[in-house]
Amino acid sequence: MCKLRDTVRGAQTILYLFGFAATTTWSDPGESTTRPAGQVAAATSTAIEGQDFTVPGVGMAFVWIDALKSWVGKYEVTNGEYRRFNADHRSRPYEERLLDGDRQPVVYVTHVNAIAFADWMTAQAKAAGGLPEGAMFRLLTGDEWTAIAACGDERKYPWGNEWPPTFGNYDTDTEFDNYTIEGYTDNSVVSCNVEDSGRNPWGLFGVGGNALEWTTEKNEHEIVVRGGSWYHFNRYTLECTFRSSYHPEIRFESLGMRLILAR
Ligand SMILES: [Ca+2]
Ligand SMILES: [Ca+2]
Repeated sequence: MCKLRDTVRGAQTILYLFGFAATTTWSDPGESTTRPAGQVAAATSTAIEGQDFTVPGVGMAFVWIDALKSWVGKYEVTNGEYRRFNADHRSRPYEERLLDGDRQPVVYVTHVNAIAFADWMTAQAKAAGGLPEGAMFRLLTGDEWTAIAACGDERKYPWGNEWPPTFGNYDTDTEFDNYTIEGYTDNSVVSCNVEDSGRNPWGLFGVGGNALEWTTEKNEHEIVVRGGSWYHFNRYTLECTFRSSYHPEIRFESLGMRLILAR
């Protein structure tokens, strides 16, 4: 069953697809003289297996996930992080609710944008001190995404097998419609700051809620996105295995990304 505003969103998405061409402004935070000093101090220069890693210059946090032998973004990519790559990016308001805060997940990004951002991250990290041989930032595969949602077991939902949720930012309010999740509230009407999006047992936030996440997986001519979001309330859309797919140049208010650093 779809919500009425799912249909409305589809119409909006087409407008965004044809009304706003993707624009990319290349910048180089690694060379910036206005970079906040704290972000440099927090960063390590090289990713070391078995240890969490903060990307130099950009300041993005990654968690070592032993099951994947890779580092996975602790949070969804934020507006602030994405604007290091494209200073002009704006995650437009939804029904006058702001989505553009520096620590809210970046949305209104196409799959093409997401890949370009990952490539830029790889170049930044290499220039700032080197990555492990052959390592690069990219979107997660479907299997990798399922692994970080289920945290090594076969749980039905990111929080476990029981209903309702115990963490995560989903649609629990009635501001835009009459749908809620009985027995659960998260106090966020739209996307929340990534730190507030719910931590899973592997130490990753917002897996399954807050923003949908682009992956590398294809579904014919579309790209698979994973998880639910602040827009979702239906049980099946909150399951670890839930998939939807979109044209790679589409963008809308609840679709963002998470990166993995892998060989
Ligand atoms: Ca919510
Ligand atoms: Ca998410």
